[in-house]
Amino acid sequence: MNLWLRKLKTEVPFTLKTPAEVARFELENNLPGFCFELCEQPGMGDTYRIESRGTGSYILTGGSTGLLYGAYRLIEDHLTGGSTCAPVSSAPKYSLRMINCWDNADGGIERGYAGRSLFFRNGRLDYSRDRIRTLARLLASAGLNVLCINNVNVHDPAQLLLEDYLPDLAALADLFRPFGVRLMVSVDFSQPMRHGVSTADPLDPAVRAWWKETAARVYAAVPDLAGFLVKADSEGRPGPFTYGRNHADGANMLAEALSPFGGMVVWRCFVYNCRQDWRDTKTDRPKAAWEHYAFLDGKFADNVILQVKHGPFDFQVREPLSPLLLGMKKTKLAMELQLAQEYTGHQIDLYTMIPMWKELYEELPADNIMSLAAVSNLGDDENYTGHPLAAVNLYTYGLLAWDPETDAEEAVTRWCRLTYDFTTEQEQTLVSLLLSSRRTYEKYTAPLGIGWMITPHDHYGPNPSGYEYDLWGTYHKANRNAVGIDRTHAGTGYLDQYPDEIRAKYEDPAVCPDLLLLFYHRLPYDFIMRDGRTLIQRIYDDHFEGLAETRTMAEKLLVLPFPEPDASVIRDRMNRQLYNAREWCDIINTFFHRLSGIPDARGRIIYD
Ligand code: GCV
Repeated sequence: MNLWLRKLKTEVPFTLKTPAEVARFELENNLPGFCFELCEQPGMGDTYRIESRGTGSYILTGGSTGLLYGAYRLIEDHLTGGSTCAPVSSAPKYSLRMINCWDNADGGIERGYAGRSLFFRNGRLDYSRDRIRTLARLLASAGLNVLCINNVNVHDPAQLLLEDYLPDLAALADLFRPFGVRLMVSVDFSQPMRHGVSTADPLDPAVRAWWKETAARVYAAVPDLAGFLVKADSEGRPGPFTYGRNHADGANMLAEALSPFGGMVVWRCFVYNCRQDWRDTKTDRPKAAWEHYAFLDGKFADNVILQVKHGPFDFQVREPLSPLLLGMKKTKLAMELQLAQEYTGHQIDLYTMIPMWKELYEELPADNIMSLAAVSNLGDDENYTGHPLAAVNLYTYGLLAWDPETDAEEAVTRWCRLTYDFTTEQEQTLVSLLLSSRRTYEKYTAPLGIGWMITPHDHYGPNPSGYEYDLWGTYHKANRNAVGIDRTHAGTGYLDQYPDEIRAKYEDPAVCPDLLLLFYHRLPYDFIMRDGRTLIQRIYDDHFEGLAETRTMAEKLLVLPFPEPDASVIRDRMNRQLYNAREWCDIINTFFHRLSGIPDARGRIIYD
């Protein structure tokens, strides 16, 4: 089951070696009767230009990968019923459009909801060539060009960089190369210590030499490797802090090793105290990334990219934009999104992300970031994403990484049209359900920017106090009078990390947007919101609404004529979502009702 590729004809032969060859093959097979002239201009890279030479006849110009992206553009336009209005010139906004897989060498996937790894089995690279080719085609057709294949929590650091494994890595890279996809690997900062070096101190000459030799060996096997991805000093991973060094010391040391080969170091900024005492009111986890990195702005080598999660916590349903993405003007940045539905319904609940991504862009200045990364939602399930409709997130992420101006509704419609043969009315129903699914999920889960009321560790279903007395810095502090954390200047001072115009937007609870109200403010339950409702009433209303919307969603979704096996999978998951939404609604409402003692003004059932 090849997702939105299901309408493409004929598998691409393994004999084709370059993106330009694949482009020609795809065009000839999928647009028979059309006439193409392909002009390869290496300097154009990913960029393409499509010109018309009369009806059904096109000149396509671009670098080798540009030809490929242009070819998919033409084919997809045709399959979705539009015609490409030549001339068209298109260049991606971001040169690195990355997918980060959290796959482990044993074949498991951290936060994976679509089966097991497509790459690893029993400690080795071991995969189906056909499925990898389909994956490569999926990525290329969505404009994605970098794939990090292993978990940032590198559980078996011997993997991938050793002589013994490199031929396997090279063979995998060969499968992706014709589709313009370059591999990346996650590395463990303490890796030299497993190979006879006594330290991993980034300023130690022996450590620097080890990484240089390793880089040379790896690039001899895979000359176009995109680089190394690093999670350091985070959630128990090793890093420069052990040696009293900062993260510029660590990243620049790796950058020096990769620079002769044109490789990038993608260094994650997900660093915080994950051993916090819940009694400690001084530490506020969302402040952590800024405190660790902002003072290092401008200190990173040219081939270092800091990869920053889009929000200051960890992929909650709603978070403000990370202040690092606004404040580090002299450093290359990548924004990290998460396609894997870790906190957002495990690819059981419907949750389309592009509306959320578009909201992030409302506050993100156009040129602040130079790459996008997203945690993969892929696995070896027959349909690749577990829930067939979760594929919309992979596809639309690709469109957004190419052009952040992409309209959410157009992107989702394009995906629907490529994937299913629906009537206009059916398509409109599906598009509108997909576009509203995130708000619905948000309504029946944690209220107004609170986050973290999820079942600990597994992260599916409600547990309002599950993380309240834990080590991870994730507290809502609900008591009988009030809920939320004051993150203004008078509170933890988190808001001070932002530019003035952003501070002004959130500082005052009377003007702060409702959906982030409890992220920024601690408020009493009888706080009167702008629409006149009390805070507690808004919490009850949102939860009842979220459940009601889920029920309506089920009614509308389950009558759509999905083909099998999609229909069965969608039905099964929708039923599980209905159960989940009811649990969330009743448990969160009961939690707040028991604490506050305030009844629902509309007299609906809340369990005591
Ligand atoms: C890969 C969260 C997830 C972890 C993940 C981590 C990260 O804490 O729960 O599974 O680890 O984020 O992004 O590094």
